[in-house]
This record gives sequence, C-alpha cells and structure tokens, in this order.
Amino acid sequence: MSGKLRWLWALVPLAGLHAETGADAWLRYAALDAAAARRYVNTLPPVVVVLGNSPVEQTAQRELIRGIRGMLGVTLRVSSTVPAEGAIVLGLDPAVRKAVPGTPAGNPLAEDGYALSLRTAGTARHLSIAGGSERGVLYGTFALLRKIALGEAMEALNEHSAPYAPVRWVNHWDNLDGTIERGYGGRSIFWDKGVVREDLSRVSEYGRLLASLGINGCSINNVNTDPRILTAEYLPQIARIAEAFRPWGVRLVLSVDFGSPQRVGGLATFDPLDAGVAAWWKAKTDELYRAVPDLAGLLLKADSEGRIGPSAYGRTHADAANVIARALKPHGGLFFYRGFVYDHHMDWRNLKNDRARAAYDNFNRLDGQFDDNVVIQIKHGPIDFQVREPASPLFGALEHTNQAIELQVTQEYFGQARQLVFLVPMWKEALDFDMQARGAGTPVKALVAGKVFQRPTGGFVGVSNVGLDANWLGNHMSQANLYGYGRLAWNPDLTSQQIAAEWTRLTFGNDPQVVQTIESLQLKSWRVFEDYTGPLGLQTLTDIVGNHYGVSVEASERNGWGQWHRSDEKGAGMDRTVATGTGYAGQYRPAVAKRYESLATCPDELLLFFHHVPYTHMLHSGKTVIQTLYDLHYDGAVSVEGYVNSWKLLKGRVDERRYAEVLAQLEYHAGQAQVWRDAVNNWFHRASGIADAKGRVGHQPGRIEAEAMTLEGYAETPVTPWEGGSGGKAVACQAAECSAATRFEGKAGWYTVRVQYFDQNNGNARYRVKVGEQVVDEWTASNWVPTQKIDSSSSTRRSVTGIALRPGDVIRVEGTPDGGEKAALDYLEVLPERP
Ligand code: GCV
Repeated sequence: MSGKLRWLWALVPLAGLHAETGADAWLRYAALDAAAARRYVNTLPPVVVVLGNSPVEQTAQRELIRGIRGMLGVTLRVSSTVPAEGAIVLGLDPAVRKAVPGTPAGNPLAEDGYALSLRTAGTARHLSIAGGSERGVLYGTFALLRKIALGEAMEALNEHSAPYAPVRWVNHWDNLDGTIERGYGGRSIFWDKGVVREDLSRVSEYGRLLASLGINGCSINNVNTDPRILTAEYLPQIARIAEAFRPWGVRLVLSVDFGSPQRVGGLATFDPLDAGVAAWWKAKTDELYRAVPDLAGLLLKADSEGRIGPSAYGRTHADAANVIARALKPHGGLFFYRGFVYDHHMDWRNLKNDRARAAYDNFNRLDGQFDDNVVIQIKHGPIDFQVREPASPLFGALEHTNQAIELQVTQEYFGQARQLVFLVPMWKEALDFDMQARGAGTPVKALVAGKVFQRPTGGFVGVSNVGLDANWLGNHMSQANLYGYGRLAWNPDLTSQQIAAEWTRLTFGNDPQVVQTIESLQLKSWRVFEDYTGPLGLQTLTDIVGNHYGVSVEASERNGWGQWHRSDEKGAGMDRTVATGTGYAGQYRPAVAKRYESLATCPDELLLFFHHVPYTHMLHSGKTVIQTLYDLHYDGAVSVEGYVNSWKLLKGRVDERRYAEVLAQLEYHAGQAQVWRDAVNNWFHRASGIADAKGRVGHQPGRIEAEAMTLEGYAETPVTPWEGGSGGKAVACQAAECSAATRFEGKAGWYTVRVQYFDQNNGNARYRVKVGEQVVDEWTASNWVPTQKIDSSSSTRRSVTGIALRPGDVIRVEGTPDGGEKAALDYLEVLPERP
C-alpha cells in the first residue's frame, strides 16, 4: 500500500462497517466490541455437547458455534461427553437435566419451548439449552445467540420460553414459473420455469431465518394454485424443498386446488361429497406423505376471486374442508381453509351489499361443522390488508372451530417495499383487540391461539413472499416486518418498541444513534403511511383493480370488488351500521357492535369504515373530516421528508452499501408521499368544493407545471386518473430529444430544484437539468415501478440541491425517451434553501 493510500485507509471511520447485502438479515453475528466479547468468553463454557443426533439438534450445535465465532471470535470445542469443568449442553428436556449435574426438576417444557440456564458448581460451569422438542433445542440456541448479540447479561441466566400457539407458519404466493404474486424481493427461491430450482441453498438460508423466529411451517406455492402441484412429477421435487427445510425444523405445506380430483385426477367431478372424490384425496394424501413424511398440512383458497370451490356443487365450506382434512388426519396433517371468501361481482348500487360481511356470513353459520384438524385462516381485517381495518368479527364468532390469523408481511398495499412501513404496530392493534367474545378479556391473539374456547390448535400465518434478492424482501427495512411477524407469532405480548429495538440492533448494530433513529422511523411509519394513503378508515386509496400501488381514489368505486368508500360531492364513508347501513357492525359481539354503531363512540380512525358522513362532520378531535384529510396528508408527507434527514445523520454509522440503498429508498419514498398528498387532497378538494383552511391545497409554492414551460418536442398528455398528475396533465416527449424550459424570476440565492418525472417500467429514459448552459444534474430513469403508464405509480421525484440561481436564469430539463418511456415530466419546483 502506498503511503498516501495508507493515510486514506486510516481515515475511514468505523472500519468494521464493510458493505453488507442484507442476506444475513438479523443473523449477522457481527463481532461485539472487545470488552463485551471478553465478558462473554469469560462467562460461557468453552465446550459444546449436543445430546441428540437428530438433524435439528445438530443444526443447533453448528449454529451455536457459528454465532459464537462471529460475535466473540472464539470457537467452541465440540465434545461428545459433558466434561467435569462444564459445557454448553444442548438437548431434549429430560436428557439435559440428567446430563447436567444439579439442574433442578421443573415442569416439563411445552412442545417447541425451551429453557436456558447457567449454573455454577465450584469451578464447573454449565449452560444448558433444553428443548421441549428438537425444534425447541434449536429455538433455545437462537434465543441464546440473540441475547449475546443484544448484550444481555448471562450470569443469572434462567429463562423458560414457550410459544404462544402451535401454528406459526408462513405462506408464499409463488407460482411454478418462478414469479411471485405480490412479491417484491425478486423471483421465487423455490421455483423456476415450472420446476423446483436446482440450487436450493437460498431455501436453506431462509429456513435458518425462519427457525430463528420459531416458525415451524411454510407453504411453498400460491393459493391461486396451479393444480399440477399434485401430479406425480412434482412430488420428488417438493421432497427436495422439504429436505432443505428439515434441518431447520420447518415443515412443508402445500396449497392445493379444489378441482384437483377432476383436473389432475381425471375424475368426472370434484364434489366433496362424492365417495370417489374422497378416495382420491385420501390416495393423493397418502402419496404425498410417502414423499414428504413430515408434511405439516395443506392449504386451500376456494370460492374466492375466481377460484373454484364447493359452491360448484351447492356444498358447504365444511363439506369441502372435511373431505381433505379426513385424508390428512391419519398422518397428523392440518388443513387450512382460507376465510377470504367473497363475491367480487357485487352490485355496487345496492347500499346493503358489503364485502366486509363476507367472511362472517360464510363461516359463522358453519361453526362446529369443521373437523378438528381444520383451521380457518382469517385475514386480520374483513377486507384485504388495507391500511386501516377493524379486526375481523369472525375471530370473535367461531367457538367450535380452529382459527388462525393471516397477516401480510409482503407490503402489497403498503408501498410494495419501496416505502418504509413497519407493520408490527398495526398487527398489534388487531391481535390485542378485545372481541369481548366471552365478556371482556378475549383479545384476538387468545382466540386464534385457541385459548378462549379451548381449541386443539390454531395460531399465526404470515404471507411472507421473500424472493431471491440479496435482502429477501426488496429493501432492508422491510425485513423488520418478517422479523416482527415471527416474534409476534412466538410471543404476541412483545411490544412494537421491543421488536423494533431488537431488530434494529441485530440488523444494524448497537450504536445508540443508529438504534434510536431506526427504531423511531419504524415505529411511526405505519401511521405516517396511513396519514397520506387512507386515513379515517377510508382504506388504502390505491388502484385496487390494478397494481395496488399508486393513487386512484375512485378505483374502488362502481365495480363489483366491494372495496367501496363511497366518497362523492357530499360526503365519504361506508354506512355499515345496523340501523341504516349494511349491518356489518352487528357482526361483532354486542359491546363492540355498540361502540362501532354509534357516531358518538366510533373511533375517528375508523369513522369512514363504519359511517357515511358529510365532509363537514366534526370529529372527536374537534376538526372537520375534510380539514383532517387535508392536514393528515400534509403531516404524512412532512414526516417522510423527515425520514430522509434523520437517515442522513447515520452516514458513517451504517455500512456504506446499506446506507446508500436505504437513503435512495427514503428519497424516493418522500417523493411518493408528496404525490399521494397532492393527489388525494386535490381529489377531495374537487369533490367537496371545500377550501383548505390553511390555503395549501391547490397552491404549491415554487411549482411550475411542465405544460406551462417552453416546450420543444414535448406535448401535453392527460394523466389518468387525473389526480395522479399535477393539474391532471403531464408532458411526454414525441421526438428523439425534447426540452422544457422556464425562466427563473425569483431572488438570487441557493435553491433546490425538484423535477417530478415519470419513471415507467418500459424503458430507461434519460434526463438532464441545465441552468443556462451548465448541466447541473443528469440521470437515467431506471427504477422498477409497477406500471408502463404515466400515472401516480410512475411519478418520481429528483431533487437537485445547492443550485445558485439569479433572476433571468433559464432552467431547462432535457429528456431522451427510451422504449415506451417518453421522458415525461409533471412539474418543477424551485424552492429556496435555508441559509
Ligand atoms: C393470492 C388479494 C391479493 C391477491 C391474493 C388475494 C388472496 O386480493 O391482491 O393477489 O391472491 O388477496 O389473499 O388470496
């Protein structure tokens, strides 16, 4: 190294911050600082003994060695016997107790539960990791490693932990061709071009992440199921995935198509009450278990969004579920039947129709008719993972049926991993919501775990949809949702703050400023997102018939999908009351129903979910509905702008790669929040005709519409829907190169020039910004957003900071189209910078 380079090297701050891809997520096992590492090395026995031979226990031992090596820089010595001076002893509960002298007798551990304890006798020191099952041993090992990573004291270690519910699964909506429905982290880790991937190393790495959270089941194919999955050709392939998961204690689950007996079985019918159909399911299930002996179960979406189901023969969901459940029963398998059943061809003109009613209407009357190995998998709200929904009333209704809550980890309606939204606080609200199913004290979490009505099974399902991208979910921050889902599935009593803090420290390290900043961003992010995408119970005001990403306030209306919010010139909201509306409120137990039924007691954040009111309706907050909508959209956009500033303060404290990637994501996010702010506010402003009391809506300081600039080659084009473009219009380039120019007439000074342009996914247009003849910025619009159109989904902001402007300067944006992308522009904003 030359002398000069050596100097540069010495100046690199925090040299440990090498670039990270995010692939290790929260299992980085980053080296602790020397003093902390020494403390642990002095406390922990240097030897490890694993008492069992099972693959899962062997995995536990390997993981322990790996974690200790990474964090403490030492390698545990493997021994087959417990030496007198002590060891870390891993094994099943009674075996560990026998092997470690002086371990006190205690209650047997719950299945999958674990106990950690450190005992000292004379000079001997034993740390035991005892599991109620092989999986428990592995979970205990991960728990110990987490404690070390978080810097927890070991000296008085004595901890028992049991999972809150037996079912802690993830689902994947992966198609056999390798695409993922609603997946934002790349292609499938399981499938490629119609077959199971040759290289399943990523599946094994994923198994490790899941095991670290206590997840014990994983479905590997879309609930919109390709029936071929049950053909003989696929069974050996599926078995390979099961094999990759097995060392991590993750059991395989398959989604099935209800028409399979006919579609792949060659029967004339798939009627669940037909004896031949029952025999087919039995034979098929036996065949599956021969290929995958530890298959956890099967999953079905029926009679929903075009999927066939028992209605084809006038049979019930119980008939459908039981025929498959009975085939699974001898193998100990569970059958998950999705509660997401609704008619998407409803007549919107009928004010009594209501999609929110569907799950309860379909399943409540069948309570008690499902076999004991059937679980009804219920989305957390009655619609479909919207930004704000009440907890589904079905949780409080089923007394004789197993249930599980379905939470969506993948951010379908939450910015599709391009925006930062930590979903744990939202899930907590659903899980903690008291359904009053037996008087007070019956929160959703207890109902789904079968603790209220003493059901044999139940629990949690998270739609994860990770992909092959290095960071699994499309951005680093979204990993917190997978982590948070898993932690809640193990222990829903953890607080959002605990989970955010744990995840941040494991993922980004223990620097207090980093922890404080990221934790605070994550914790506020759901409410901020709600503020600018669908407050007061409107649900997410996105394009619900298209990509579920950009703004489209009316997309939900005048169609059969039933995500109506019924906003018009006079008011907004769905009347779901019993008195005058759809009666949905009456699906809750009386105490809850009463609260939602009345305008006086319905919480503001759900007002428009339950009531249709005029825009001038006064909220409990003392503000009108319309002014609240305006204000929240401004507050939301300001908050996201603040994310960027907070993140910038972490430069040098987070490794360069993740720092830069998150910064780019947050800058993009801030631009999108502004697009949403303007689109939603302009829509409600036009609909209501009521001015913003603060004079902001419709008046954007420093904004110059592209169509008002001097255009060469550019032509005006409408934006559809209109609210997605400023003034409802944009300009698109019709030549090989175009330009849009404006003359600056403000005061001389430092300015930020913001270019609002459209970055579709059908080309890589180029942009250049000039002041006079000087190029001050240029870039390629190569972001991947889910649209080929000039609309709010493709609307993107580029901020060019620190530009010295003088009156008379010409600011010119030059655009070069590429493919279908016409280098379109919406507006410029020229904003003075604070001195
Ligand atoms: C897998 C929503 C999603 C669909 C999904 C469906 C479901 O409608 O947009 O992609 O289909 O929910 O949960 O079955």
